Amino acid sequence: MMRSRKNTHRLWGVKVRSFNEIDLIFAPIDIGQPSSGVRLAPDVFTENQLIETLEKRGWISHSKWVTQRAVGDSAKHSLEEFSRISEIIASITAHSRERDRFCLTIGGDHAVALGSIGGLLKSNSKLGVVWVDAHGDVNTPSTSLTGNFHGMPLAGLLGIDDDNYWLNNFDWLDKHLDPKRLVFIGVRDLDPEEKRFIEERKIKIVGMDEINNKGMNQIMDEVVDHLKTQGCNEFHLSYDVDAIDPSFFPATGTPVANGISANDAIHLVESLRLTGSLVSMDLVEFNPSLAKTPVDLNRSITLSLDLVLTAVGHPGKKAGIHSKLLDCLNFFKLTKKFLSQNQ
Ligand SMILES: [Mn+2]
Repeated sequence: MMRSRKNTHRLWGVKVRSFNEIDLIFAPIDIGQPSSGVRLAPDVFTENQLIETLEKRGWISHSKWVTQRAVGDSAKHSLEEFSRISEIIASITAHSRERDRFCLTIGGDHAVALGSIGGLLKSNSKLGVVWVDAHGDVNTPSTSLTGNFHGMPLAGLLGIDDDNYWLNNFDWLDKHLDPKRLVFIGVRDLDPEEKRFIEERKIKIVGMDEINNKGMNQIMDEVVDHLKTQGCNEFHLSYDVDAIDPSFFPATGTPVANGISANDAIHLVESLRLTGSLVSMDLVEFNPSLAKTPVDLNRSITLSLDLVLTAVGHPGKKAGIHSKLLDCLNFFKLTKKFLSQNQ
């Protein structure tokens, strides 16, 4: 059997990834919460030249759109629709990683992460997940106070299934996330049951006090060390923009005060990309219709684009340096051979 070519190489002895291709999964999904404006975010990304900017940087991009069948109130608690959409997204992300492409999912609300991460886990059981969010998203239908799906994806991914809810309705969800391979950053609004789940499973959680005391640099060093110690070989970043302070990112449905600063929000992403092991990202809960002023809208658009462009960086940049070094080395070898043959 032919092994697929992996875009992995060693630079100065360090294993790094260098992608040239990116899958863009646009998921205008609002099924997980009450405000339909969150469906507009993918259009805002494309209208603001996301694809053109990536291609100018040298990325080969492949766009896929996943749309929900039902809209309006009927869709909000439709398990069937939630499962159908998640399964489609999961099949795309699993396929994307098998082809060794960077995989970027643009929501939509955070319900899309059940599919994106569910699919990624099918292609790599050693995936580490960094969940950046003001909330825990680890409710089950029996613990949720709202019944909103966007507060539940992690429960499904972790296999928290007291009522066989996931088992009965999401049969495609066959690979679970090991709680040791999950880290929360920026969480500051947990329901009591969520708090209990997280404590019981000893999931690493980095709150705002810790970020403010230690600084984002040290936090990210610790997060990456933790995930590597747990055997993670690649990282996925699930970025809910409500982790960011509402003064920097106002256009979102469930804002919570005292969040991450704009600089730290970017710095977090940059730190993960520089590990060379970041392979995928979700950007969710950007709701353009909730911006109260044009300034608020612009601020949210600019930061959204910065976050995803920082995560993906430039294609094959490290590979470029590496291959130039190899070219030099080969040139010297050939010259030496030529000289020795012509002596
Ligand atoms: Mn969330």
